[in-house]
Order: sequence, then C-alpha cells, then structure tokens
Amino acid sequence: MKRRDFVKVGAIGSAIILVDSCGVNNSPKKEAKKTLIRSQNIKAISTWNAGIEANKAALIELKNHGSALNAIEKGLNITESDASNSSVGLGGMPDENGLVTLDACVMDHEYNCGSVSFLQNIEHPISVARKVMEKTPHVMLSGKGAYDFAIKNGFQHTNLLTTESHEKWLKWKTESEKKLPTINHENHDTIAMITIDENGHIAAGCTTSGWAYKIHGRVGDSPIIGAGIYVDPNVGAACATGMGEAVIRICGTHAVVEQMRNGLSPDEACQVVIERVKKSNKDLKDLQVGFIAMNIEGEHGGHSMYTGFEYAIEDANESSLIKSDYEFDWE
Ligand code: SD4
Repeated sequence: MKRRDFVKVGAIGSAIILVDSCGVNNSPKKEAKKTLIRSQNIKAISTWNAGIEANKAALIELKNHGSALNAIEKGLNITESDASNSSVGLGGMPDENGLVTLDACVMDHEYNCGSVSFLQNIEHPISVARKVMEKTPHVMLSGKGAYDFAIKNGFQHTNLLTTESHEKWLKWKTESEKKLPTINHENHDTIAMITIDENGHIAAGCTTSGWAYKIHGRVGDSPIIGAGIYVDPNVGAACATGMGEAVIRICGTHAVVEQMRNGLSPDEACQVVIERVKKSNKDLKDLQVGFIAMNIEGEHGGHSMYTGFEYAIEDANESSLIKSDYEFDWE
C-alpha cells in the first residue's frame, strides 16, 4: 500500500472570497468573517482526473451561494458533454449491441434521491435523475420509461455514439473472443462527486455509460443509492467507481458512510470497505473498485483495490489531484 501523492493542479486565492465577503456595504466585520469561514468550507471532490474540470464548475456554483445539489448537477453536466470522456454521457462506450446506455443518480442532504438506469439518447442523465427526485414520488426510472420522462420534461433526443466510440465498437465486434475490457484500467473514468455548500449541506451524484460492451440491459452500481453513492446528512457521503457488480454486492457506499458514522476517517472508512470487497469476491484479478468519501466536516479520503485510482479536490483555496492508497499493483 502506498502513501497517497498529492498533485497540485492550481490554486485559487482565498483573497477573492475575502473581497467578496467584505464587499457587502455596511456589513459588520464579524459578519464578513463568518461569511469567509463558511465560504472556505465549500468543497467538491470527484473521481478520476475528469473530476478536475467538473469540480471547477461545481465550485463556481458554490461560490455564487449555490446549493450542494446545484453544484453536483453543474459539475457532472460538464463531464457528460465531454465527448473525449469515453465513460460518461456523450462519447460514452456502447454496450454489446452498439447502444450507449446510461446510469446516474443523485442524493441531497435530506435523504431525497433520484436515479435513472439503462437510459438512452439523453446527454444529461444526472439532470433527469434530479427531475425524478424532484418531480415524482419515485426514486428510479429505467429504460424507455426514463427516456419518455426525460422527453416530457424538455430534454432533447441526442445521439451519444461518437464516430470514435462507434469505430472502437466495430473493431471489438470483429474480434473472435469479444472480451469485456478490464474496468477502470486505462479505459474507464465514470464520474462521481460529493459537494458541500456554504450552509454545510452535503450532496452526491454519479453518472456513467457503465462497462464498455456490457450485455444489453446491464445496469451497474452507479444508479443505485447505497451502492454508487450515499449521503447521510449527519455523517457524510461516499461514491464508488469500478466494477459495479462488486460494489452492489456489499452496498459499498452505504457501508463507507456507516464506517464513518462509527468514527473512522474517510480514508479509513474507504479502506475497510475495500477489505470487504476483497473478502466478498473469490477472484480479485482485474477487479478494480475505488471509493471516495467526505464527512460533514469536509475531511475527505479514498481507497482502491488496484493502483491508478485518483480523485480531484477543489475548494476555495486550491485544486488537487490525489492518487489514492490501494491494495495491489496491476500485474
Ligand atoms: C459500472 N461503476 O457501471 C461503473 C463503472 C465505473 O469507472 O465506475 N467505471 O459498473
């Protein structure tokens, strides 16, 4: 297991926040100081390096006094529209039939949650998941029902299969073995994010096109509350990435949050649950799973089964990419 490495990818002067806070005419000094402290607590953490750009969008929202939930949606929308990311939204890798099918979910600080699974031809599944949460009595809509709901709510039909991902799929189709690629090893970077806003509210969200070339109809952990993400407003939140089947089996993110409830730090909680993934799977070869977590004090952490997992952090002061601790090197 390696000590995690920090890579600073930028810095944002907290002075900007100070000027904002003091810029309110006639506001007493004490009030300005309070605003400063609150603003400094805003934070976004996201899986993989695609999280850097997503976090930046989330931070803009949080600095403008937006909610943790709005920040999740704004942040994840960036990755969903990025055609160069082959694991999320536009440009996402298709299933065995050449169809891009998407999973996403969101949860706020009041146990509200919404989710979509096996959704096709909609660029922003995280926004549809939020609509499910806010406009229906349900938690999850799936497949054609989710698509119809999205169209009814003003989302556009969009072809998400790019020329590049189509060509890769065509090549895979001609291979005699048609093997599933190893998840999270060079070819996967689902995004999952946790945010805290100036009111100390915490939220989480996740969006993905799932495992490339999966069986048509397969749904992973990413739209499942307690597997892909979980939020407890009194404790904190966790997100998962990697082989969804292994995460679902142990209700991974719910387990991480429960470990934090029992007093573990986010790093320790993620590690304990990775241990549980180890114990619950006979064959660990190529079984990559990574968790990130943040408690309501804003402390964060992560841990993965194999090397290579990283997560991005952005707060009022800095932007970093952290390589998480892990259990094994890839062979
Ligand atoms: C899934 N957990 O569909 C997702 C894949 C993933 O980075 O996270 N990849 O199983």
